[in-house]
Amino acid sequence: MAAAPGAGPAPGVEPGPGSALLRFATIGSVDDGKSTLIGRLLHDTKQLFEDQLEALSSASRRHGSDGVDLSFVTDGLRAEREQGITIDVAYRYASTPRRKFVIADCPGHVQYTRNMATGASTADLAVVVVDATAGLREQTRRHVCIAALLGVRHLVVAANKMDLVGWEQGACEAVDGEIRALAAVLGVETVVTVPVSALFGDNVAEASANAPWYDGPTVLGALEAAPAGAWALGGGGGARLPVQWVVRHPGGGRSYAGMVSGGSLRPGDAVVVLPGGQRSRLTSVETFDGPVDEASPSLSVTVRLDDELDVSRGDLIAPVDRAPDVVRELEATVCWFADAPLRAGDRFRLKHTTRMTPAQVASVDGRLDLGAMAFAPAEELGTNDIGTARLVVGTPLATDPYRANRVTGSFVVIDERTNATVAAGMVGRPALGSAPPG
Ligand SMILES: Nc1nc2c(ncn2[C@@H]2O[C@H](COP(=O)(O)OP(=O)(O)OP(=O)(O)O)[C@@H](O)[C@H]2O)c(=O)[nH]1
Ligand SMILES: [Mg+2]
Repeated sequence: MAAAPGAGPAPGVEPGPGSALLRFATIGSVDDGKSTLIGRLLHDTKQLFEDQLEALSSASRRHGSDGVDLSFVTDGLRAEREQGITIDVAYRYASTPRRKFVIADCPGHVQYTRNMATGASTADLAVVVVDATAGLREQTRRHVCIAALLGVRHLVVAANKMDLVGWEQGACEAVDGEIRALAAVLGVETVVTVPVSALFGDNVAEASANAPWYDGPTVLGALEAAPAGAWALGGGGGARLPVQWVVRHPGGGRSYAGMVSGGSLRPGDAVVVLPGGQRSRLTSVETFDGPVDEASPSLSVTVRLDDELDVSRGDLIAPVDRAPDVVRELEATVCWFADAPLRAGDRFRLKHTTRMTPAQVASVDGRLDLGAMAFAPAEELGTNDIGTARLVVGTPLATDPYRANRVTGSFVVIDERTNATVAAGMVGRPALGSAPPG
């Protein structure tokens, strides 16, 4: 769920290297207009082909809409169109002359909060869509909290359906005020609020004359100007290579394949293999295209070591001088998705990077009160609660705090019987109550 290797968008949506790529997710409560906004954005920036537009208008007619229902651009599943809601995350790729985007259109319905967390886990920015006629709902607050806990530091807020409130400035300001109060305690760095009508296209890609009191950017303008999205796999700590595969070479010798995060790897680096603690040196670093002098975060690589060590899938290779902690007990923040409550003593499987290990809940400590935006003492977590807990794991894990590395700092909790993902977890506890965003 959190940014484990392979958990990113579906293949085929990645732009070429070197682009100022921004990954963003749409979040917010059900029916507030997330899919319509993305459909509108793709339509107005000419990302849709003629045949897609024709298919859209005939599908829209079948579902009783006179014009084109733009939510159908991302709502592709039959159940989604029939119910008029998003169920699964839809990934779309878009580009403008200024920037390339990977978009995760997330569902708003509370039942699909888990899918929203998947979509947000690889995002650098969230577009929070709020129905300005109704203001922030509890689900909007939940989504903003989850996105922030998952490392999203920048918000573009679409105060949507402004056509339904006569473009009244106060409605937009109310949304902006509520989001800023929330963002301030979550460590969000930037908030840009835009009054829009996703349905009619005001201030989405094109500036609108309907809000003369507004002189800020359109949603697209705010996305093009947003800070670069290197945080997803960078983090600025030491390099981390969770071993995904061990490759045995015919002539003897082995190499280790995985995706780099946190920092760069270079041939000659002194490394340690965790949790075992064996030390060696990288003799080569290769990508699909051959040997490289340096492998930066998000590259998939194979490396060779100077020594014959017993390295297996699930081990982690890191620089000796900037190694992560090896722990048997995790202080964690979890978003709990199962129907049955989470309590001390519960047993699960925990997936951390490329390793699966048994885990047991030592204690549930707190639950986030979405109204007060503070953790209150708690002994159990209910469905869609966000809380803090201590977990004991069967195999020692090489972890970083989530804020230092989104890969080694995250895990998912899996039900042993049903194999369902029941929680997204982050190593460490959030410091609620930081400086207000700019
Ligand atoms: N009047 C008006 N209606 C809108 C606007 N944006 C969206 N809608 C309508 O609101 C309804 C819900 O839109 P969706 O885009 O499906 O909402 P969503 O947020 O994607 O919903 P979920 O994905 O199910 O959470 C649709 O009937 C839209 O036509 C708007 O700016 N003005
Ligand atoms: Mg939707």
